[in-house]
Amino acid sequence: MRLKIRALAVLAALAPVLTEAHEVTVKGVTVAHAWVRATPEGAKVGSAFAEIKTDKDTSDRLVSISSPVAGRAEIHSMAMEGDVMKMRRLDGIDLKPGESVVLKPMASHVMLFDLKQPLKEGDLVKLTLTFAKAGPIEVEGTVEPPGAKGPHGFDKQPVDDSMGEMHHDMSHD
Ligand SMILES: [Cu+2]
Repeated sequence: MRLKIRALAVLAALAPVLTEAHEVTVKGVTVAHAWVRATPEGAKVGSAFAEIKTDKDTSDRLVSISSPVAGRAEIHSMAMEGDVMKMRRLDGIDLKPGESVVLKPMASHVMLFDLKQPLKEGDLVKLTLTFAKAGPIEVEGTVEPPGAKGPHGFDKQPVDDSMGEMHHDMSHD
């Protein structure tokens, strides 16, 4: 009887981990709500998005991203120059303590090149984000419809409010 109770306690302790699979934390760096856009048959380029959060004592740098569905992936910035939207390749993204960096449409994002297969709505795509200190963090991104502006159930990339004040000056498009 005592053993049974202990087993239940272990299960109860594990439960939150299992249900929080959309967030992965390693060494104070959390990757949450990863998603990619579905691509038409034959497309060679796709895009991926996620939210990256750091604990208040953690600073790090996102240095690269890879996915088994793509030959290579690049981190891009996107900004208006005059009246033209321009993308630039970034070497990485610095993460300050307690910060939330949101990779989202019309902002910094990930481009997937040399796609090996079409990204089909409803599928899951593995993404590995590599950080200078935390090392590789592997997440599964949901594949959302081609015009999606955020992960499933959201019309934009959600921002976690658990860090309070931090987000108040972030702009949401
Ligand atoms: Cu791009």
